[in-house]
Amino acid sequence: MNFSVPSDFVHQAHLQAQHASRGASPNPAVGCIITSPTGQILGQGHTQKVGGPHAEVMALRDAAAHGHSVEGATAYVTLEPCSHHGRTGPCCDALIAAGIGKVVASLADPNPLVAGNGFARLRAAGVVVEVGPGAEEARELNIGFFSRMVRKTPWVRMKIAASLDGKTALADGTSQWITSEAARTDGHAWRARASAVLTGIGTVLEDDPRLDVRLVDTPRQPHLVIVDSQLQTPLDARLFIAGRAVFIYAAAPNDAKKSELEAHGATVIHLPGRAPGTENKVDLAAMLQDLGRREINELHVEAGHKLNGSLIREGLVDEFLVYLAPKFIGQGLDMANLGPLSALSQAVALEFKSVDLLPPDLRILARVPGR
Ligand code: AOF
Ligand code: ZN
Repeated sequence: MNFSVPSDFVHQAHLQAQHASRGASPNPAVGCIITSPTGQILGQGHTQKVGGPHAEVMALRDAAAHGHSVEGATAYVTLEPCSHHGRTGPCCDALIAAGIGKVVASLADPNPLVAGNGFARLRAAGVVVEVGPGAEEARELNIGFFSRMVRKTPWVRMKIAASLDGKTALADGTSQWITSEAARTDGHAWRARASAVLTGIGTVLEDDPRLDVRLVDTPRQPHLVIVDSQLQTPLDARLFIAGRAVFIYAAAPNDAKKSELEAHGATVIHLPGRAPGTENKVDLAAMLQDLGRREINELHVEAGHKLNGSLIREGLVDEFLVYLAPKFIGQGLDMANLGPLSALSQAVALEFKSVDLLPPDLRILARVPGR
């Protein structure tokens, strides 16, 4: 038997949610712990892959599998239990039917189909509802889902690996490897929780990267998105991996190449800029809208200085994940092409969220204020 205090249960529900963070997309990663009035854990669970059961149903099944009654029990959940019929039935109804007496939820579900209806339905059935404990962690874990529900666009996180003097490659383009293994493995963990990885055609042509998750375990590969204005992605590029969805955004129409790429399993989307003079480039803001419609929650950007610069200049990046190696490179490639500023007041202002030593490198998470 496992006895704990309530704040521990909130934390344990969050740990359950973390188990779902690489597999739940496009659903939020949610965890649930069901406890008896005496503080015994009766069941636990987390969101399964899309179309599968939600956290609450998994926890109820876990309790039943152990022969535990949950009559009058408390359910700790990291998100408001759903009230709608989506791909699965409403968790509220399952909790009520099982006789749960109290629900402690970290956050309301921003999904307009739920948004408070879950809490209302539970209260109407006489279930005590408490909202708030663990809200910060729950939101961070599902920052992409919240972004897509509220803004209709993904949360954009740009990953950069550089030397301490801010260079991502030698002047001749050599970049393998500036950071060390711990940083590279950590980078894969961030890829794994993203719905999709984004890169540009420059990186595809220069590095022929796979941009998949290899250094950590994952139940699914994130989709790959390529900004490829002139449709130059080679058909034999290593990024074509069996079973992974590839979305290519183009500006120039090229029906022959489009057909070839689609025969390789890619989806080609024609999205040229609408303002005069931008017709040759992909409309990046419109691309994010389109990715939101395609249920992309977190978008993990690993691109070169050109695409990085365009995304930053257009204000489309929410957060930077920067790995810094303790070395100077001297002349080399910049993290992002931003061009010269005429005043410091024009700088892209950020706030540091965290700084960690991943020996021998540093990991910095910096966020646009207010996002
Ligand atoms: C919960 N518990 O573990 C999760 C929830 O299509 P469906 O039926 O899978 O529903 C998806 C929606 O359910 C998703 O958009 C979000 O609002 C909510 N996610 N709800 O009660 C869970 N993952
Ligand atoms: Zn649910």
